Order: sequence, then C-alpha cells, then structure tokens
Amino acid sequence: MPEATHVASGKVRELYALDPDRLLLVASDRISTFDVVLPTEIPDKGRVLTGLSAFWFARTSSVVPNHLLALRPDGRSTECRRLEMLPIECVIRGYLSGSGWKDYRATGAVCGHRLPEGLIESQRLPEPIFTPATKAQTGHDENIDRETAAGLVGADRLAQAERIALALYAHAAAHALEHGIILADTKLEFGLDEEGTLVLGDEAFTPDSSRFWPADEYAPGGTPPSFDKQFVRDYCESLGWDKTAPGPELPDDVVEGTRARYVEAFERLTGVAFDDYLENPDVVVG
Ligand code: PZK
Repeated sequence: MPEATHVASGKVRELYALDPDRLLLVASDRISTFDVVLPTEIPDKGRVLTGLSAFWFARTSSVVPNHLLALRPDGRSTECRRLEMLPIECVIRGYLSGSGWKDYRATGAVCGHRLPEGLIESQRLPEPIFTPATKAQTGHDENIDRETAAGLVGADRLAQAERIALALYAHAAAHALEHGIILADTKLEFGLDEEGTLVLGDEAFTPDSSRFWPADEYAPGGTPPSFDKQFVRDYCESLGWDKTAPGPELPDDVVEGTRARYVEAFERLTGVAFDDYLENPDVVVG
C-alpha cells in the first residue's frame, strides 16, 4: 500500500496512516487462542469481523458517533477518523466470566462493584456493569476501579463513557440474544475528535472484542462454549499443548468448522448473506 504508512500492529490487526486525519484498520485472518497467535489462518475471519463491526457502527450512530468513514472493497479494511484515544478500555460485563469471575471469587467485587454473594461462574449479573481496564502494551489489561479510571480520563469524561458504553451494550446484547447469541461481555474503545466530542473507535461487538456464547448451550457454573473459537480450543486441549508460543497448526476440519462459525455469527447478527457482503461490503452499513 504505497499511500499508507504502517503505524501499529495488534495481535491480529494492522493500523496504517492514510493522511493526517485518517487511518486504515486492516483485520487479518489470524486467530489467537490462550493469548497465542496460531500459525494457521481462518479464511475470511478478518472480513467477518470488519463487516460485523461496521454493522454495529451503522446501527448505533444515533447513540454515539463513531470513527467509521468507509469500508474498502476488500471487506477487511476500514478507513476511519484519527482520534485521540482514551487511555482506558471500556469493558461492559453482563455475565460473570474471565477476569471478572477471577476478581469476584477473590474479593467479592469487580472494579469496585460489590456483587451479591453466591454467584457462580458465567452467571448473568443482576445488571450489566462497567469494568474499566488499563491498556497494557504487552501482557494483560488490568482491571481498575472508577477512581483510577477517573484519574486517567477525568470524572466527567468517565461518566459519559460509562453511560454510553452501557447503552451500546444493552442495544447489542438484546439484538444478539434475539438471534441466539449471548454477548457475555464486551470491550469498547473511545477517542476524542478535534472538537473534543467522544467518538466510538476500534472494533465493536466482534467475537475478538467480546465473548459470544451460543444461547441454546448456555448454562451457568463453568465456561460456556465460545461461539467462534470452541473447535480451536478443543483441538488445542486435545494436543496437551502447554499454551506457550509457538501454537500448533490447525487441521483442515478445525479451520473449516471455525470459519463456518464466524460466518454463521455474521449472518445471524447482520441478516446479510456473507457472499453478498463479499460482493459489496456496504450492504452492512446501508
Ligand atoms: C488506534 N489502536 C489499536 C493497535 C490495530 C489497532 N480511530 C483511531 N484513532 C487513533 N488511534 C486509533 C484509532 C482506532 N481504531 C487504535 N491504536 C490506535 C490498534 C494496533 C493495530 F489494528
């Protein structure tokens, strides 16, 4: 891409600058599990995530403006407005899983939210909670309480981000549940535009930024299957891999089954045939 200069790499995404005001976010087909990027790609995974994210941006633009400017015809690249990103991750949890469950088990609270006693792993919370985290450059994001988050972005900005993140989650989780998918939790990232307006950035409500669970297999008291990555996890567990890099190559049946799950999530949530998206990515934002 001669017109773009590389500015950052994520585990499975790349970020380029198009000009002083615009970035290009490119989602690869790489997949990570147990925090390790595997050597085998899942064909079209980056297109599924790009299309899903654009779908949610289009559907939530009346709640909060977002950074989406255009989808590229390749279906995996998003032109977006360059923002001044807030130095926190805005995580919303509707269910008690991952680091939220760990913190609750250890302390009875998550990010300062004292929760009822006796909750079990993956249980639905009485109401969704805002659990901000710091952005670790390497290693794991760290959950922080609201005082710490307010110190990083200011109390008023934090309250605004919390209110909007909760509204976005309520909207997306209700839509997903109507289509058989539990959105257990999600990580949102906001930035400020040149006028100081809060803008939703990054990716939104994708299986890489959220926990997707099949609603028909949900049961609290354990770890529900992942809608998208369960074949990969089961295969990796079957090998007795120690979960340190490098990860294992995936066999064709695991790749094909996983690709089918990503496409299924896309089609259920957007109501758009994935082949139609490949033909013209703008179908998800129209
Ligand atoms: C921005 N990241 C995360 C890192 C990636 C993505 N609209 C924006 N304006 C300014 N900065 C960012 C965004 C967005 N989105 C996002 N880092 C900065 C990131 C590495 C690779 F693909």
